Amino acid sequence: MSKKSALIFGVTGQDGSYLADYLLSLGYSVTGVVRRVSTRKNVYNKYNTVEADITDSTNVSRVIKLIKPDEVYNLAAQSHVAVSFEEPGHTWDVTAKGALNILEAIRNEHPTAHYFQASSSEMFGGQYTQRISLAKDGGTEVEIEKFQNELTTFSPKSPYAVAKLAAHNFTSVYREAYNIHASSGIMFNHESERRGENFVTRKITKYVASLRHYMNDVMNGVWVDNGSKVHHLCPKLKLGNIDVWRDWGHAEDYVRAMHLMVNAPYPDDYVIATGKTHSLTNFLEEAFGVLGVNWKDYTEIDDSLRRPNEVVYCKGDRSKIKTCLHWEPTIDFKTLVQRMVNNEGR
Ligand code: G4F
Repeated sequence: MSKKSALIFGVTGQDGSYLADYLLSLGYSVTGVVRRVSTRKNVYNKYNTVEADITDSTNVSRVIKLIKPDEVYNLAAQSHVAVSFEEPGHTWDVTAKGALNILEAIRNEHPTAHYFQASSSEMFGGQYTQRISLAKDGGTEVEIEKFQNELTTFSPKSPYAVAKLAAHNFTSVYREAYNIHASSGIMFNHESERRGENFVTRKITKYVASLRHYMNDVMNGVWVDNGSKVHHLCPKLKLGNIDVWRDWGHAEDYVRAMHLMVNAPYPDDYVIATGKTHSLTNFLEEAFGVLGVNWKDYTEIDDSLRRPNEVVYCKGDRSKIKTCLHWEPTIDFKTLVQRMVNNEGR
């Protein structure tokens, strides 16, 4: 039997690199689409590359026609929410128009390809569904659970989320209108050792690793601290709004979900999440806890890092993907944070 083939847009990012590794481990022939100016950060010599710019429809059509892949994964985006307020036009071109370019190329050049669209929990804009139930102890108290699932209303709060919602809607339009096997995974925050350094989790774990160096240097007598505390020698970590809640999973788990969706008998949209929410202060506690220190001694709020509009609360309900495709995450919050801290600098 001939190898299955996959084409990955956004292969140089965190998710693209994990997906390429995973598909190669399954015996796929993998081609990654790279831009001529791409940093090639996560490009390994394990898969083929082809040059194209997702914002150029002619480029995208040429690549789909040339490779004729069994599966197409669109993980390419301007994916930083704060940057999207600074660069809304660029965010739209890459994230919304880019997805449309791929769907059009599939429709015209290779309609049997199966397509995955990386949608985002940011599309909910913090809107949630409530489930009210009697407390488990059988008493009269009620429990209120707030979560987002496939039926929760979308209410984007940033140019990034608007662009992601357009791409999400294009995907279902192409599925219904042209019978293309096109699915969107509504992914909640997913992090890893390969996460970009401008996302908050990686910013924190990188800082904790540098603090560990300072502490080791002081202990080894490299620094003379004149009796003052170590943290006075170490510039504080500046953060924006820390009163936010996210459903954080590990990217390695999420790429398995992508593959399951693309190989499902029918295309559909699924929430990909852990089902647990943690505050950013929980993340700080856990990350600084690896060194046994209090995060409050090493951080400060910088109002210039606050966003013009903010999504405060995210908690995904993954019941649908669990029931239909038997997907479950394997890496919990604590393990995720510890893995990220301990891998810094390796
Ligand atoms: O790490 P973040 O930048 O991720 P955000 O905005 O939740 O978006 C990420 O997850 C989405 C869902 O999967 C993706 F669609 C999106 O592409 C991206 O991967 O920020 C997390 C939270 C925000 O509320 C932010 O305001 O942390 C807050 N925060 C506080 N201080 C900060 C900082 N975020 C960043 N990046 N840097 C800070 O200094």
